[in-house]
Amino acid sequence: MIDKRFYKKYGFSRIYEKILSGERLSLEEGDQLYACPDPGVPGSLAHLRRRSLHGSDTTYVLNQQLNYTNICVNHCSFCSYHRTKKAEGAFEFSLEDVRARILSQAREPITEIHCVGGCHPELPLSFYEDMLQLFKELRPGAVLKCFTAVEIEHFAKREKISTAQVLSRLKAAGLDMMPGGGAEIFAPEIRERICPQKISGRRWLDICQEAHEMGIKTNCTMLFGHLEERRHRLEHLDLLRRLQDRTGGFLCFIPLPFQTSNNSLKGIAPLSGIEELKTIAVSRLMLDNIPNIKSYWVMLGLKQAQAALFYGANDLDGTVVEEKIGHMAGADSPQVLSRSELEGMIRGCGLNPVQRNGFFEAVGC
Ligand code: V47
Ligand code: SF4
Repeated sequence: MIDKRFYKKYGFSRIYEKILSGERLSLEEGDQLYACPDPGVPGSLAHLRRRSLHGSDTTYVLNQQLNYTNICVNHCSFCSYHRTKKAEGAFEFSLEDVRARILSQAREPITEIHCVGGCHPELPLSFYEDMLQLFKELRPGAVLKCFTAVEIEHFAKREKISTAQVLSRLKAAGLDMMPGGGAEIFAPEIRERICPQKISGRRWLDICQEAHEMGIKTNCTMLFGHLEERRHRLEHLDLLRRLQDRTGGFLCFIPLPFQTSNNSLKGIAPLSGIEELKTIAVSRLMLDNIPNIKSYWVMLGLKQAQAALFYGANDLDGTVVEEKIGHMAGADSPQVLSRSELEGMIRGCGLNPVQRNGFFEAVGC
């Protein structure tokens, strides 16, 4: 543990005491952490908190991502993945394509399927129900983490039913939990510029609340490093922890650094590695009621993902197998990591690898 005189030197004694006692940090204190000239201050405080929650355990999951279509009625300016139906590079999987992709990994003991796609203009809700049933048939033991709040709203609109009805039909078809995508940044003035056609931040939170109240856990994300300021990030984190106070339904927070290539948000330089790490640390400290922070190696890159494990993160996501959203936006990470590579990354940091499933429950080897 770092000597408390270190925190005193920078005027952080009160924040240090609050972290030790589990007291909630204010947005102003979040600002102060960001503004500290030494990133070791937020970093070590976040690591202290990470250690008190998880010790040196660092989780990973044997998972398979599946992006079933990139055809999308929205045109978010940060997104390099979406296409209109007739555009070059547009794709949509049939159920047979989905079957082939899942069977291609049949020898791997996968415990989570992470499935998301664009908001397709025509696919009916029955397609998604059939896809979930197919996952259950081919991967009976895996946690099915599928469809963001944005997709849920889209399905409801297309089907002319409520989001509660969509969630209950998907749950009946096998949906176990939902990934955290689509949250972006909740501030309306930023959302208006980066994803004007997407549901509002308020609606994203309401759909998550609805899911949580139906017993469907979800993750949550924040896309950062585009047009937003630090204050928008802090407000975003505050809205997440307020919903978590009410429902307890968020399992994990995933900070997603903006990947700058091949999209229509031009002229944005990638954030410095230190700003990324500070954001992960501040997230760990502000989100006092969300148990897990994911270091998503796909978007962070492998070395930064390791560093993040000392800035508050306790999870390294998984094997992934095939990822399109980050890679089409220029992510230079590999497509897949093996179990031994993930364990090697964690051990290489002096931390203890623990395999988990989608619910963050430890899985025996
Ligand atoms: O919703 C899109 C983001 C999200 C870019 O829940 C971009 O366990 C960076 O949500 N640069 C999808 N990010 C990924 C996601 C996720 C990933 C891993 C685990 C989990 C989980 C969730 O990616 C999208 C959007 O917010 N995104 N474009 C981009 N250019
Ligand atoms: Fe569509 Fe999602 Fe891309 Fe927005 S981020 S354009 S909703 S695929």
